[in-house]
Amino acid sequence: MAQSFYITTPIYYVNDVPHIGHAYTTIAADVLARFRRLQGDDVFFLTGLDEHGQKVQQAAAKASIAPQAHCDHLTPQFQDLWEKLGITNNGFIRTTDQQHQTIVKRFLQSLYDKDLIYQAEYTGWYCTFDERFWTEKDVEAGICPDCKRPVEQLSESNYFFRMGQFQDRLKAHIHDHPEFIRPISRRNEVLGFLEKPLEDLSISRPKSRLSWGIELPFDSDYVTYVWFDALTNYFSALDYLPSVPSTTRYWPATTHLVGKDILTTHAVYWSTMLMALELPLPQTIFAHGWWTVNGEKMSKSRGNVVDPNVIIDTFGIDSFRYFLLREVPFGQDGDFSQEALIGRNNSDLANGLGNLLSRTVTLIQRFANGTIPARVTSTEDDLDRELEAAAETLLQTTLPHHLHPERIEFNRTLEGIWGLVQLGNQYIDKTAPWALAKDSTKQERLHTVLYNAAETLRFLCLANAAFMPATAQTMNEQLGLGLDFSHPLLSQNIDWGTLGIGTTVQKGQPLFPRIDASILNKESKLETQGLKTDGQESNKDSKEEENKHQEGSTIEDQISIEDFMKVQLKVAKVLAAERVPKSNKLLKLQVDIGTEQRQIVAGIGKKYDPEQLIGQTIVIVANLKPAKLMGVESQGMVLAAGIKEVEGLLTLSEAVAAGVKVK
Ligand code: ME8
Repeated sequence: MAQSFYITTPIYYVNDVPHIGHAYTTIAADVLARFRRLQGDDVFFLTGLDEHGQKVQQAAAKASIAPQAHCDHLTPQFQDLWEKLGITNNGFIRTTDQQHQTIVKRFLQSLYDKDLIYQAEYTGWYCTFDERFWTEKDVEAGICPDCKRPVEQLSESNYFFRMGQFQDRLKAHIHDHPEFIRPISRRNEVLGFLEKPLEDLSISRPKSRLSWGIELPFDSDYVTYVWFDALTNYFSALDYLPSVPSTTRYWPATTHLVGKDILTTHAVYWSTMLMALELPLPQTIFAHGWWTVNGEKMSKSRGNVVDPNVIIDTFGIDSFRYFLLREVPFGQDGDFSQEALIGRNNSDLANGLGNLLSRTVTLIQRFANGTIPARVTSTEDDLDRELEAAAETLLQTTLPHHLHPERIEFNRTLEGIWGLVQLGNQYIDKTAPWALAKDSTKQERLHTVLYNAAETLRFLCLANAAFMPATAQTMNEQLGLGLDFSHPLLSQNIDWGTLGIGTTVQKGQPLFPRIDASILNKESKLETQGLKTDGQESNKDSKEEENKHQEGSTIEDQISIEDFMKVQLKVAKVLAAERVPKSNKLLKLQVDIGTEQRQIVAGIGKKYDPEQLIGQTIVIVANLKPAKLMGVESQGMVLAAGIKEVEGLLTLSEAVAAGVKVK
């Protein structure tokens, strides 16, 4: 019987369009939902919108439209973005749904009937922005302790939920369930909060002050406070969004993912509400950290709110998904910047995984007629065994451990996956299939190496499926794996060596195109979305442009034929090529120059992928003093045309043997 897994995101306010903060929580939930489906669990993944309350009412008033029309207008912005990002939510709740409103009213009535809701006159400090009252001891110098805006004294009759009654039970629950609030630091924060006496919670607003909300079933002069309405969504959705009511199937929720900003409302308000309603509490409330942008808080007034649509149009969906979850531990704050995203894209994705896939496919095409060859285990050694052990550990241990709801360590999971990417690339370097190919006695070893490289990619495809679904699908297609990701592919141990033989591989576009930072910095659309352009950078570019013009117009010094003859140019054949780590420009080539094999480092990596070069006949300077480029020795120089950027490599129009002189 499949285990049920119910995961939720906060329901976002529809006072504005979604930004990267909203995308972050939703992508995180999607990864967990996808992972659990692949493990064979019965998943329900819920997201949606919080449509009532002052913020939405104010936003609608500003736009001079009715609140409902305002919500209807903004809803597709969220839904379309989730679709674009590949979000696989099973339900999308809007708190204006009639069925949701009915359940909120039912909850309110039941608590009122049990005398857990009462009416009282209340005078206190009120924060309009947070829509909540604060007690005297919370407010210092008339400032809201949460949003730091001024608070005002307000006196009104309201309805209150006897939250304070549940303080001891809640504390005991937190103590007895270490997994209830995560990470641990946040759990301690909540326990600290509960050291002070827990007040009752105002759960209503007079209609005279706020009309946009669900009317109290026992007093038509009031609407319910936004949090009572909003938090109920997690339960109400199960009643009407699945094809059959599913509260018993999915409640209690396995994981509520929230930002740290709304931890108290979830850990304290929601938990005590559930206790009062005699419903079980969720298993885990996980509060993640906060994103800033280029070191600053994201805000409309600063004009630095990042639109995820712009980011994914520029960088690609999977690169964005990867970056958000790889860059910072899930519970900690992070800083979003264009540079950091490009860095991750170019090094981890293009140089790492992209390179491993394309070189493996190329090698299979060149040395195994384009089909997955059979491995011969008797030719294997420690290198193969290390790869096999790492791949099996990744799927059997690393993923389930780090993605467990108590931990949710996306970054460590991805670190684990990229450990195998690195090992795979090293395996190819060390086993050197191009050298094996030259020796007719080593064909079995060659095929074993190619098989194991492809098998590593099958494990990587499965490990990445939840994080980067489109990438996993491309890997699946290029390697001809025939995987169907709608099946519970991770429900059983994946055994090394079960990759089918004889399937045809297919070379496609690079998995992750490399992104040139200097070009992106000029893109005004990113600028307007708050990703600052670097003024110095563009100045530098225009200076280079200038130099280029001058270079073109100067008369170059003439040299004698003797001078030219000092340069030994030779035909060379590229045997192997790979990127120099941490460089987006340098490629390390192994070339055959007839009499010997040489290693040459060439600055042609922006123009060419390493795989494109394998087998090419090129021209090199053979008598250049060896030099080190980024710590890698280069024994010669490759000839290419282009001043600032490489425009083309010098190749030969006819088949000429390696080592022939060029004059
Ligand atoms: O609070 N960094 O809605 P909301 C990381 N409607 N995450 C961020 C973020 C940032 N800079 N900005 C927003 C509400 N988020 C209520 C919730 S739930 C019953 C009701 C994410 O639109 C994060 O998940 O203000 C945060 O908790 C949520 O968006 C707040 O969304």
